[in-house]
Amino acid sequence: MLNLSIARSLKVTLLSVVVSTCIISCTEQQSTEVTAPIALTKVTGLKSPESVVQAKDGKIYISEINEFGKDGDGQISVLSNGELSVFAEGFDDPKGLVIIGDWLYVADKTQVVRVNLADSAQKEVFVAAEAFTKPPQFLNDLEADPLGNLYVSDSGDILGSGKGGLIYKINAAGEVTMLVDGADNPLVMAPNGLLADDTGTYLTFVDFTSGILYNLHTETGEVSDLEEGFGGGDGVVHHSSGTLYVSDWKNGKVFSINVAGDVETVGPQYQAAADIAITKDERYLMVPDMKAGELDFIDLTK
Ligand SMILES: [Ca+2]
Ligand SMILES: [Ca+2]
Repeated sequence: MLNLSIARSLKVTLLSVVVSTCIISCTEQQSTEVTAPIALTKVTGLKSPESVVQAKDGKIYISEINEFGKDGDGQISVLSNGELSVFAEGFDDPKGLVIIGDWLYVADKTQVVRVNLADSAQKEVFVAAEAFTKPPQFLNDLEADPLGNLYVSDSGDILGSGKGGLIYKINAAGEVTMLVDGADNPLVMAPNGLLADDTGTYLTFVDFTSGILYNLHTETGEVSDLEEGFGGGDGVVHHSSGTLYVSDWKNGKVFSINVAGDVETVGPQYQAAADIAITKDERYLMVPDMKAGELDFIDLTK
């Protein structure tokens, strides 16, 4: 009898261990399912989307120019758990987006505006048009370096002569420094996509007029050729694998450039591939197709 009761209690103990193990693993499984990134699928019905950025919490913000040259009709949308909604309104022609801390910075035609991610009612001009060396014609891409500086390209008379562009640096206090002016350097025509290195010393940019990818030394202003053939170059992003991605707005293409310098086309044919970005988990390349009014996701793991 005694042996039997020991055996029974041992059984119960073993069972409870099995049950508790199951509870732990079940809970783990559930939480994994909840936090696992959901597959991102194409978003349609956007109003001339130009740029996109993902926040740490997974939300994806999209700038929508709406009608070109028409002020006040631009907006920023947010994609959260597959649901699209308007995040902030009243922009002119919003383009480049960057997140620093709690703020979403927007290159909005002639000025840089910022919106608080936690409260979109907190919307303010961070750099006014008057703060730039020359009156901005077409503020386009925004980039940030790890030191908290912003960089913005003014693509100049991008839709006309295709010249007159400049690139600026903006420090955390909002003070503007002109880095390069197309009036002084004929290589700089309509600078568009920007990519900062970790030190803020070099800024890679692609020119929309020439389709050439350049490196700009932010201290000396020296511009050197990296690669060419990107048509209407728009966005430039860097993957931690070392691969660069460059979009070509005019020809609706996205290119990859590996560390060996090999250039290939990635993703489908677009109508107008605008300012691309990579998701936080680096799984997707996000491509706003401006003319199609869509945001597409290229799965980089395939
Ligand atoms: Ca507009
Ligand atoms: Ca752009």
